[in-house]
Amino acid sequence: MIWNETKECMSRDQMTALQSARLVKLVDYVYHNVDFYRKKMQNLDLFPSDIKSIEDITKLPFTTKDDLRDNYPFGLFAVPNKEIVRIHASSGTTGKATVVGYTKHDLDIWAECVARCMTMAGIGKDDIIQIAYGYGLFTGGLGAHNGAELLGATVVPMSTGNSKKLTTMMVDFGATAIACTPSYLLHISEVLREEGLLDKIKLKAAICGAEPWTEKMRHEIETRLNITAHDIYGLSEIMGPGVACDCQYHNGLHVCEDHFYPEVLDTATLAPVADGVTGELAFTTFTKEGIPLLRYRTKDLTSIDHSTCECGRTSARISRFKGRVDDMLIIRGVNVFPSQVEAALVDVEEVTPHYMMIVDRVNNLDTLEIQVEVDPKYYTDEVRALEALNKKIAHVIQQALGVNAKIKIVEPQTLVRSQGKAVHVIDNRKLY
Ligand code: DLL
Repeated sequence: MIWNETKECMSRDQMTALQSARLVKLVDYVYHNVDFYRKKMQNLDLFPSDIKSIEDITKLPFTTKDDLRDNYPFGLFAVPNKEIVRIHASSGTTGKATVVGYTKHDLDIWAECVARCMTMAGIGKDDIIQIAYGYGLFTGGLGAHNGAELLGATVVPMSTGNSKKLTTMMVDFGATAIACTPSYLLHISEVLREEGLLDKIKLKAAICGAEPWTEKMRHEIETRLNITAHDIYGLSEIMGPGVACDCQYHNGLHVCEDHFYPEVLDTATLAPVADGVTGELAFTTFTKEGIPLLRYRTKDLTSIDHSTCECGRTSARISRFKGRVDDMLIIRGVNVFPSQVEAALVDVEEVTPHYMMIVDRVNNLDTLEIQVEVDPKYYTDEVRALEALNKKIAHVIQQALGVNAKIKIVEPQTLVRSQGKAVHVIDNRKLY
């Protein structure tokens, strides 16, 4: 069984040896197959032969989301398109999506990592699991789906958006596990309560991620549903869900570090920090063929712990996420950058670049209101004209962000002008 955890129970020395061997191979691979990395290494006077062990990783260049955007869509791929069997994408910082491609082998490794995470959450072949992450370009749905199938669980591909159907099927099918965002699971718990179904469910485990949440929120989910809830982490650039997950001790998320090498970096100097110190997480993908990445800066803030966990696993653990270095928001599981709103509004002649995003959580579902200031030239009291403009902006925003927003058109000169760095977001969400 390829998802069994023998690899995770290697000693630290064995893991280091494996990582060194894989890094040497990876650097040779990217140097010869990705122009971007060859040029970056040449600029640093660096050759594959300079990388001899994992300790040499700090000699290598970083990769950022902007690098993916600048090489949109397939510029960082290391294989010809005929080798790519799947594409996923997530939000870029402006108009262009961040695109990733997977070979057949990449999909196999991905499924194995997700299967490992589900095993950590106590999910196995006897379980019936509802996958309630979005299916499509987002990695959540298909990523969790393939991992659960590899595990041999019975997969119910619910996707998002129909809570009543989900709760009805949860009861009728006797679902024992669910994979979805934590805020959606809290919402589901409310729907179950309202429908009087709470004592009819057989749920025992949830594997939640794709957005920030707290220990308090995890306990709340566990208490409401009488289950155990696990924290699963990942990002599309590295693979999707399944990069790391917490075990039954919930003492940090075990990283699948035979495939993804984690570094926590000082946010000012970008030098790796010691265990326990918070910094920006970066990953190097050891085994990816489609779009291998060197030291990809996730912008997620965490700390790392290399000690052996109570569960016996020796893999490095990253702490629950403490925020981000940039201004990315996650709204209903969708990554949203204020810069995307700005880029979208430029195309609407009738408005100025002044806007304010107000994010809230109502019944555990995220809401987004965008206040937009109309250009004085176009401002009118005429209700129908304003309604038409509102509709137009809502459409442009939906297309740009992939989430629906309530648009509020405000009169010219009403939004606060900031003295320093412009403030474009008011996030009223309370994560318990
Ligand atoms: O959110 C992949 C995923 C899907 C992970 C389903 C877990 C479950 P992206 O859309 O590329 O990929 O967004 C990645 O989401 O950099 C974090 O900021 C945030 N994120 C993901 N998981 C967690 C988590 C998927 N468990 C971005 N806790 C990441 C906090 C998370 N933040």
